[in-house]
Amino acid sequence: MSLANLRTHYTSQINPEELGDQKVTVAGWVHEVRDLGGICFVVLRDREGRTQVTMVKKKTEPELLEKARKLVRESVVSITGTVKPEAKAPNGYELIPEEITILNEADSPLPMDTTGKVEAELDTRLDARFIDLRRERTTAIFRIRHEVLRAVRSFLTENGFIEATSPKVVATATEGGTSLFPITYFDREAFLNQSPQLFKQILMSGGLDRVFEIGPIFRAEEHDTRRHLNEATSIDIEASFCDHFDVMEILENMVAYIYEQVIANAADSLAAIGVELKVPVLPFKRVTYDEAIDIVNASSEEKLNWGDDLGTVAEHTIGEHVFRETGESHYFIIDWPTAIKPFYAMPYEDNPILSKGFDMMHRTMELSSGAQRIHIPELLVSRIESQGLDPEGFEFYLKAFRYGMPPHAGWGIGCERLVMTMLGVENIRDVVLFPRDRRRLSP
Ligand code: AMO
Repeated sequence: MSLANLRTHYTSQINPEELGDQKVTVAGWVHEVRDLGGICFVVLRDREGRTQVTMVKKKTEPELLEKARKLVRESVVSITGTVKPEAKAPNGYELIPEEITILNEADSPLPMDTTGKVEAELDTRLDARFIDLRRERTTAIFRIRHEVLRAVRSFLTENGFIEATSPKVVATATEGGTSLFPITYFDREAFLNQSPQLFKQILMSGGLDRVFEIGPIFRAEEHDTRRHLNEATSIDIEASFCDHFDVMEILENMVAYIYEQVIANAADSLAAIGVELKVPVLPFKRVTYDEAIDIVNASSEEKLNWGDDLGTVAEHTIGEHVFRETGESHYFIIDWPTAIKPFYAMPYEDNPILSKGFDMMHRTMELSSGAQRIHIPELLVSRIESQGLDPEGFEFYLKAFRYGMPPHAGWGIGCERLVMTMLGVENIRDVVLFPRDRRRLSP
């Protein structure tokens, strides 16, 4: 049998008004077998939904009925039958079968329940991701993630950005700050890249003008939290002849566009998760670092000095403050002390203590960092040195600044954090198919 004969329609494509009394073939998993004696129902599930297959004992060939009764849950089958409109069945029809082909029989018991009746632990679900994905809620998350990335690609392409891919195996630490995973590269030590930062800047010297990358970033951070992964997906842009305010505007417009697109294209998936999305109102509030410190110090939770970085508690206090004031979850923190931003962030010309770096925040966590970058090589070298790094290790990068580097700016936003904050998901691992964390290296 040609595999093309195994399926003529997804379950959702069968319109009973159009296809009533016609023959179709559906293929998928045995979701449920309900044998009531005189009548037997088999529910077949595919990616798009469910079909109820109905067999009345008196009207069904005994051999076919026997085969149906013995079907093991979650086995893969292809079923050919006649469409009969039935208001009470899922999608308004039932299938009266004439042939059931078992393509792969499932073992039992299953590693976890797929009906949604028993909620499994996250670890159990991640260990058996192939089964977890058969649950409507899990599939819905990854459909939405797909819509998010599709919206990113179309928004950035429409705005003149070219998609680029930079290497993930690198010779030197990219930015300092976080720890790296060392690997063996033939007879040399190399690292998994923590960010496309240096490469996307080099592309500005190359004249590509506006680039974006959607790709993995690797961070050997030891901490085990609900919002950190050791391998995450970063959406990065870099744009020439732009300052930090220009790219902040691109970022907030992109986030609003993503929300709009998810609402327009993934309504069923949102409903499956029980989320009602609201498009964030533009422009996002700009809170200066000074104001942020004042907000934190006005609360009883924590006291900060000027120059301190903002930790989780502080971020939370500021997020709640902004939410109370604006009713919005997204905002920017701008005008950071140069000393606590990465070496490539441009200091303000008239006040170099402050930098043109920014963070884009959600009420619950940081979503993105960015900056206008330093494009003047001498200044860049001195900033690399003042952060305790060795300019020699950055020679491949610095070279690109000496032969015509335009002023430029950019940002990186974590795809997982974007999706989890959008959906109100508690744990970042829920929005990654196969998360990598301190404990998890398989599957
Ligand atoms: P940063 O280090 O702030 O900036 O990373 C940008 C965004 O990436 C996401 N992210 C993570 N998500 C999950 N787990 C992690 N361990 C993790 N680390 C980062 C966050 C974060 O806000 N080069 C700069 C960007 C730039 O300036 O263009 C950078 O990497 O959402």
